[in-house]
Amino acid sequence: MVSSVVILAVSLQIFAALAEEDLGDVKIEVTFKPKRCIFLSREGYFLRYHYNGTYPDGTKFDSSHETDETVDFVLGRGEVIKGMETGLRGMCAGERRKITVPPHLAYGDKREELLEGSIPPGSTLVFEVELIEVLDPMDDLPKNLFWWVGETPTNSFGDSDVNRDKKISKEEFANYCHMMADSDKGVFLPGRREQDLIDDMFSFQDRNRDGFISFHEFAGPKIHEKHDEL
Ligand SMILES: [Ca+2]
Ligand SMILES: [Ca+2]
Repeated sequence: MVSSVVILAVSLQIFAALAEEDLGDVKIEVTFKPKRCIFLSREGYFLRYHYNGTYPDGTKFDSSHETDETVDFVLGRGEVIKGMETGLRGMCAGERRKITVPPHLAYGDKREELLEGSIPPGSTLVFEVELIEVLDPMDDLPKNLFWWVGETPTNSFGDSDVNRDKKISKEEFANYCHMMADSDKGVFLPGRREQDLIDDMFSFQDRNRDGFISFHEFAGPKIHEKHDEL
């Protein structure tokens, strides 16, 4: 057991070293590592984190703790600045990092407007991050962003695929989620815009990013309808 733990630790270190080389200019300091750290963030995973943002001299520009609203996003989709896309990789839930992002991997020469104030052009940014949650979309996501009320449907895939082309478009997916919510058969995660939840659920499942959820990709209840293939 000891040896397998050591091997795991060594391989994680190698992974971290490789990742750091790739990151180039993003500086990552791990400030807290939970004892249990096996499930690591990677592209396509859903992450939820808190951060304090400062300039290198320690002056604060922003903090998610003030509004108590975490940043929720899917890694690898360009939803956050490039420095954070790389800085949040290979990280486990509960882990804390100090991520220093140079301007060209943050907002570059642009001024970034915030709710209060703005970030001047050419700023290096320091984020003290705590990763709250890492979810593998195939395993965890739909049930965390959308709950079934009462009985789980048996074939959400077939029910969503209104035009019967055996793939689910964004529109079909959104319509189905709204239909379930409107008829009290499902509930969206409270506290976030429904459209954002739908976007996230959709992009988690559309793994090859072709704009459709295939039968194979679909993470909800589904029945393979063989006769459709004839
Ligand atoms: Ca369809
Ligand atoms: Ca797809």
